[in-house]
Amino acid sequence: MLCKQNLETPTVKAMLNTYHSSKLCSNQCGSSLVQTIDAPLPLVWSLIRRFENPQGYKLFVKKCTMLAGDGGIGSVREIMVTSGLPAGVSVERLDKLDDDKHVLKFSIIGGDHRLVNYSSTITVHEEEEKYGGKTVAIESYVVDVPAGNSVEDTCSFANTIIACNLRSLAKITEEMVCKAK
Ligand code: A8S
Repeated sequence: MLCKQNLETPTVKAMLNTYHSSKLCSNQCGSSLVQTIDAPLPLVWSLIRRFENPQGYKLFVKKCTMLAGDGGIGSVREIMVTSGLPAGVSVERLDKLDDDKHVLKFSIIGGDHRLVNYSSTITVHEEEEKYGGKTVAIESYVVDVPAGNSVEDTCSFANTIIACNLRSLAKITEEMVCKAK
């Protein structure tokens, strides 16, 4: 299941092919979401790259505690989720952090929620001038479909959270640009 995006520019297609086309096993599902952001890439990346500070833009994080490391590859964080969601905590490991290519990957390795074997990749790139020249963030994930759940329900749950996070990332960085003017 791939979210239909109106943003199929050559660069987005290339990024999807290079970083967001992980193979799915039969009991898994995944998707990718694209968000255009009217703020400079270095600013957008500076928020994304802080694995130890997900509350910098993620909406449903009440608290983040580092269980290992301080934000480098291999670091493990425990996230307390805001109330009202069907989860309390999530334990997550940073698998990749590439400051040159602007790629971050993390996996969920524990918690009391239903996103088992979840792993995600977020990348950012600058769009070509003829397509608007803005910053584009792409986030994709793969996750197990729990027994008794459908692919649609599993993906729409994850997609909703990720879409909120990406919109929040855009809003926060766009406001930072606005205030600096
Ligand atoms: C992210 C993406 C997701 C986070 C989900 C999908 C989660 O933090 C929330 C509710 C859950 O039930 C699962 O990039 C979990 O954070 C908000 C606790 C993992």
